[in-house]
Amino acid sequence: MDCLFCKIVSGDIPATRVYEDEQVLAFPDIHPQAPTHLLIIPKKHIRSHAEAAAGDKEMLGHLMFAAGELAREKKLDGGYRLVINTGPDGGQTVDHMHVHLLGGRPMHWPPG
Ligand code: IU
Repeated sequence: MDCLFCKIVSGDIPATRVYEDEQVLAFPDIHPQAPTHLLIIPKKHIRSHAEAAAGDKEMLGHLMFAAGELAREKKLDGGYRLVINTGPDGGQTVDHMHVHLLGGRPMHWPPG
């Protein structure tokens, strides 16, 4: 499958693996938008959040929990933002579902 993030999961494309278990992988975003900017992805290829199925519920919770563990590890004590861009209107550019963990600076609202 021609998927960039699947190639990172398989190791065909290198990335700094900041967290990994049997279901999820986290690595730094190549174009960081905050002092901490990690991507947390399911190892299983799911095109977007919109395509997650009932059978993915446990994995979805796992992704969220891993994001919280990483935020604690990175000492984002002032807060952080989790983002799941979904589909063209959501600004998704890589078609493998991912959670952005952004922190280390104040965030603004509304997003662009
Ligand atoms: P988005 O939510 O689909 O727009 O996020 C995709 C992210 O993947 C974006 O922040 C990119 O900087 C990031 N990224 C990456 O980390 N490594 C890559 O090789 C490519 C994109 I292409």
